[in-house]
Amino acid sequence: MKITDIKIIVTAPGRNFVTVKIITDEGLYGVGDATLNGRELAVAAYLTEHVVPCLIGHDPARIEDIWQYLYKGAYWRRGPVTMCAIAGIDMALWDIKAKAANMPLYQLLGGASRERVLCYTHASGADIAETVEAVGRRQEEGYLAIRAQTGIPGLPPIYGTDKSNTNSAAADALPREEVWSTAKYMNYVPALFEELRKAYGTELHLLHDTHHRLTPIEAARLGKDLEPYRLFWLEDTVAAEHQEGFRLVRQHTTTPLAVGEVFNSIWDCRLLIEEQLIDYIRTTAVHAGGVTALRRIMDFASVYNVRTACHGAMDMSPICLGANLHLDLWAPNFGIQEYSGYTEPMHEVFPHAWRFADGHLHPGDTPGHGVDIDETLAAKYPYERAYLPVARLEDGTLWHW
Ligand code: EZ4
Ligand code: CO
Repeated sequence: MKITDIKIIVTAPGRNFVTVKIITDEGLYGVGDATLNGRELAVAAYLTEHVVPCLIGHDPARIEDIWQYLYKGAYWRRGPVTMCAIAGIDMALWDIKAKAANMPLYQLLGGASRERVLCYTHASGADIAETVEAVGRRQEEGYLAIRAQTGIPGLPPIYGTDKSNTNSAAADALPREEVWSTAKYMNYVPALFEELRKAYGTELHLLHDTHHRLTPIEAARLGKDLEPYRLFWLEDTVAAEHQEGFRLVRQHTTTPLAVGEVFNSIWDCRLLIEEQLIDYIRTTAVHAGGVTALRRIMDFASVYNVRTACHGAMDMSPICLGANLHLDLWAPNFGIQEYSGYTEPMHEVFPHAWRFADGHLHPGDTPGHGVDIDETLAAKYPYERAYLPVARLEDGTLWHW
């Protein structure tokens, strides 16, 4: 089999997605997600200009060799643009290999280790009362694990609570600016979890994301303050590149810790996993370099009893979620899968075999990873420049968003 063509498809059915479609001389094709939220066209150009010409005529079965070729062969290693580009190619190659084997991808990885995959979704509100209600609505939809984010009275909407959902979409829009106060946040947020436990009891899994905004000592204190409410995890406490910072947090709290959604290689996770400073590693198929790379991270984590928790917000396309779900179904050290859901146009542009029921996901049994792209429909949703917001402290200092 030979690769005859590779298409890079950019579509915005509600938000921008970059998709790789690899076509072979035997009529089989595979698709992969290469979306990097807010910097989409950089990855598309990287692929079109620098990657696609190298792969035409290659054997698509040689997935590991192509991964190493794109990684080592670029000389410039890692970085989100490079790793998302490699991921798009890698997911599409695994899709082709599994289709050729006439098996769902999870069978090639070693088969299912469980019947279905526990997922968590998001709930938020402008204040504690609204957030408690929002969690209740999600529970009624069947979710067994819910990430709760509350706004802080007196501050404009913060991460996870803005209904405009993170992106500035107007054609001329620049990054939206939010205001952040760690002190106000830390005074307010523990009461949210007290109220949630009062309202819904101890069985519901509750998660919380601090989006990299705390210093290690602040994170340690928040972790301690939240201990009575038995969180499933506290996510992204400290800026993720400050791996050593987690040593201090870890020494002070028994609240489980999760991090890694912005990591793009196994080397970014190494110290955290080796020293068991975290309980869940959040790397996902697209940002971490594809199925090949994520499988390696998952296996590495399993050696240290760190569990998996793939990032799965809406800015990873349904293709990435599909790839994650095959790994989730297989991984012996699976923890949980994030699932924030998609809008109707997104479901239509990316027809998929994966399905949600009773708080769980399943990748389906279609050969390949089971997600496709409807190119005719995709063409009806042209790219629109969009950015993630930025955050500033009340005095104007630029902060972690
Ligand atoms: O802000 O995916 O856990 N989920 C998150 C996400 C991230 C977005 C960034 O593009 O933190 O909502
Ligand atoms: Co997060």
